[in-house]
Amino acid sequence: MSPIDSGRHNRFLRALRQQPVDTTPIWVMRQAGRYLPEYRATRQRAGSFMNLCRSPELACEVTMQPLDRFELDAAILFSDILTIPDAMGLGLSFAEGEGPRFAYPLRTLDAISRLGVPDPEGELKYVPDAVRLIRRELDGSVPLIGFSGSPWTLACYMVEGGPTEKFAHIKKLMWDHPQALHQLLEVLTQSVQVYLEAQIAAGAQAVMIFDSWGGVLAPGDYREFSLANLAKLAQSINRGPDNVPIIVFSRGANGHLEALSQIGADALGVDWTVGLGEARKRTGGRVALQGNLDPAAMYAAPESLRQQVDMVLRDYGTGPGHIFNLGHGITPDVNPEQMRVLVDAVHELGRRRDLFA
Ligand code: 1CP
Repeated sequence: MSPIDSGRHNRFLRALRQQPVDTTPIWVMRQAGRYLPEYRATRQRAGSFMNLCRSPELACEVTMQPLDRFELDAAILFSDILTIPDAMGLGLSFAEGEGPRFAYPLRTLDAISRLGVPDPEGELKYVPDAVRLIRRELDGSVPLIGFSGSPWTLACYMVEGGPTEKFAHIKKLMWDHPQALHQLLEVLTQSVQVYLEAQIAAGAQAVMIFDSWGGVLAPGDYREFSLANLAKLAQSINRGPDNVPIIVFSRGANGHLEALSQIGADALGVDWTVGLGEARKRTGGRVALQGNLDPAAMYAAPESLRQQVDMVLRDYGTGPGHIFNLGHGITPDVNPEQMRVLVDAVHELGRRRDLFA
């Protein structure tokens, strides 16, 4: 028994609150996903990705799959960030092996002005229903993370109609009609707020906001169109009686770590292009940090992977407030056995963190 009252059931939440833990907690973005054969089988059975998301039973089943195999310290709700735009009527579909597509991308100011805030216990009820079911299934073993896309990232998909490398439509809207984009971001900010509050009320024990496309903006545009709404959310979300922690992951926005650490989030997700030691200095202890191993390290030999884990842990250094994760999602062609190597290395080496000083 460790002298610190933390184990798999609570070391993730303790680390988010910067409290001491027995070893470094780890979960992995996209831990339920295509690298697992059992995920591919369930998805096949569901018929489509959205059927999988819309069925609380199947969403619960795939949420549990990585936890049945590996000693991960948190579960993440199986869903997608694009449920909100789907509920707004944009007609979401996922073709096998391709990214998301909207049948009705937002291309007119009129279409933007007609959008309403979806009711999380109405057309999105399958999401809080899944949260309730997963909490029952987890039965206190590890905490459950709920999540949403950020307003800016959702707007990118809605205006572009799917994945993009150029961001031509959304940036044209940003420069030609900034007020229309602000109107869109405002309705999305309200939607994300009530959506995350519904997940918290249903039992989510931490929530994460994925600002996957924050990094494509120039600094002034980032502050105006991404950061401002992340701050609004961090400050206005009703976190419930347990004061549920909020994690913000603004990918590629490392130039804004100082500002991000002051918006009222409890933790920041960090990608692998900045060192955790540096990120820790620049965020001044105001937030916990989650990350940040290069996801490609999962292709390296087990011994090299362990070395990379050791380097990430040493870079963070001593003291609480670190949650181990990859710097972005695990990729579909990774050998699942590498997850075991990763999780075991983090727990084993994380126990020796006090020796790093
Ligand atoms: O295990 C988990 O992490 C939980 C499930 C989860 C999460 C948190 C999924 C399942 N998606 C997400 C978030 C998500 N979805 C993000 C934010 C994180 C990130 O930056 O990756 C984004 C941008 C999306 C949009 C999306 N959904 C994409 C990316 C499209 C692009 O721009 O290239 C894709 C491929 C999806 C589909 C999807 N979502 C989740 C899975 C497992 C999949 C693959 C679907 C399949 O089975 O084919």
